[in-house]
Amino acid sequence: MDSALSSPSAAGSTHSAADGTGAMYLSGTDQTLVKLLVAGPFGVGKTTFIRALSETPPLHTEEVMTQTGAFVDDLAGVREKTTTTVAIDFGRITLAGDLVLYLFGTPGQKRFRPLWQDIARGAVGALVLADTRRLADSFEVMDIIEEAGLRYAVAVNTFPDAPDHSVETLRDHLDLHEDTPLVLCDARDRDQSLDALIALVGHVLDHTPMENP
Ligand SMILES: Nc1nc2c(ncn2[C@@H]2O[C@H](COP(=O)(O)OP(=O)(O)O)[C@@H](O)[C@H]2O)c(=O)[nH]1
Ligand SMILES: [Mg+2]
Repeated sequence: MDSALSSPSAAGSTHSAADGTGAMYLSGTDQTLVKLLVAGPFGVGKTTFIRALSETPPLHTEEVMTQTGAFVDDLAGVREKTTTTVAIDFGRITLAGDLVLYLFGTPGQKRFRPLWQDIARGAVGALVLADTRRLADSFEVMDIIEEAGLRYAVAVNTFPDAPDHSVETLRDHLDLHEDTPLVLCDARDRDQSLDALIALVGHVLDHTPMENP
């Protein structure tokens, strides 16, 4: 890759790119480490997505939802959901042998907003998951990501009982910039989830300054 995400590194350690992307270069391995967020409202499929993709056993901080939690987490439209992410999900996937993506599933509940500064630190982009039954629930997350100055792509998780809309209608409802990728995927399907992630990585690379020769 000849973008700024693949600069050579000093010996013996990881270090951050000087290009402001936040990418880290791991010396001796030619690996570029990239942190990405997988964000979206409660129940949209973040844990499922990371579980489908991660090449290492994903780290999940799921807790069985208690009766008490039922008053805090809105279960409307999220049948069959019995666990909730109380902190983050974490997974890793290697693309093209040298590009290692670290995926951080970020909590969608409003009460976790104070954690966002820490979660977003060093991230180069975010994939926002959305559900056509409740698109508006993704707005707050998109706002936070924009505030954090992160590039993002939107992946609509295609639940079988969710209404179908054309990509144009979805883009319109989500008020997406013409540049922002929108993809449809089933978060349980590795290939579809990978395509969604690649759309995000392509978007980030398209906006990453090229290295000086
Ligand atoms: N049918 C279907 N169910 C899904 C899909 N993605 C997630 N689920 C289910 O939806 C529920 C919520 O997903 P989860 O990944 O826990 O959501 P999170 O709160 O965003 O991490 C779980 O029961 C998943 O098995 C999907 O693409 N299709
Ligand atoms: Mg989760």
